[in-house]
Amino acid sequence: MGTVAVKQAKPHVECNSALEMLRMMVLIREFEAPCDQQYRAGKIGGYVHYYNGQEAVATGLVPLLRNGDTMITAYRDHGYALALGTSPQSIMAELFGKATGCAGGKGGSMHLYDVARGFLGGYGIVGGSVPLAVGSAFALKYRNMPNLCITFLGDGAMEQGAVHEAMNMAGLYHVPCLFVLENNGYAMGTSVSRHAAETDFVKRVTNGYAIEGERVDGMDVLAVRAAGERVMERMREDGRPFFLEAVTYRYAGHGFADNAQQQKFYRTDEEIDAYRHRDPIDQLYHLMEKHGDITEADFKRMQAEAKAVVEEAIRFAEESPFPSPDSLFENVLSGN
Ligand SMILES: Cc1ncc(C[n+]2csc(CCOP(=O)(O)OP(=O)(O)O)c2C)c(N)n1
Repeated sequence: MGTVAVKQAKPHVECNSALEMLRMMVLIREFEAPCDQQYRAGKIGGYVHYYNGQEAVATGLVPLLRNGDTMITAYRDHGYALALGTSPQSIMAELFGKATGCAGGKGGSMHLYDVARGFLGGYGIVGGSVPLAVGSAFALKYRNMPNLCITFLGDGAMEQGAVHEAMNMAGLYHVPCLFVLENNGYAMGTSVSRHAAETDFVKRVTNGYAIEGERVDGMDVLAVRAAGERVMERMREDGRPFFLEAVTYRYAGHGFADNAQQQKFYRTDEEIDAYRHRDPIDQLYHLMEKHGDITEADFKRMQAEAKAVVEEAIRFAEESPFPSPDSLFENVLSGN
């Protein structure tokens, strides 16, 4: 039996109560709030894709990962790293391109990495991360490890050929890969109905690749969590792949170039408002408040604490050094 050649850090943050899930979603949202300003100030290079609106998906699923599990995502990746327990400081330092960043400052926002926790990276090629995830899940199976790989993809990635080749292999070889489709309705400015011939993604995968699947409300963290617990427990027993579609929404544009003016070409303010009324943070907060589990003062304190953590992360990133020129060729794979 093989072993993973890295020392495992704490595999995930404790996120076992509604209060902890609320705290995590608030942290993910607050983490991204000042990034606009930092980007415009020239502190963050490259590109940034925001996760806001989608917090319930990472928060509901990622803390369920165990020691030895792996995770691979696309470029909208801050939320998953935070939910896994990667420190906000090292994530912010990565956005700032600093040596103390979780990828040594050479990845940036789209390429976070925390191998000690099983996070094998954020990837920029749409759908390109999915075959890597199937490869990782295959390796876990090959080594007889009681683990799974979770991978997140967008609705746009569902039209990528490599995704379907990988899903076919996962279904054929029974590899423990959990495909989580975050259907936020758009691939950049193209709506699902304009890019998908069959918009029922669960049907496409379950009919096509002998992979079981289901759909969950991705704005409801409790529903996502419940589905995740059930599905992962089952996968750990039968070692088979699973496809979970979380129906969600991003409030922000695709990335920085997709500003409010641009977005008018593909979606209305009314649509964004309708989703804001089902906001994952507000939904959970109001439910907890109704049951007497939290007060408005507690919630405000929680938001203030998250802001303080993020301010500290920015300070840390600011004060950290850039990678040395000598490190430019470290971790570069070439030749044999
Ligand atoms: C193979 C490939 N084609 C095109 C692009 C340009 N591109 C970057 S993001 C994106 C949209 C992907 O949308 P989706 O998969 O739904 O993810 P989301 O941005 O909604 O999270 C596109 C087309 C790319 N990065 N890779």
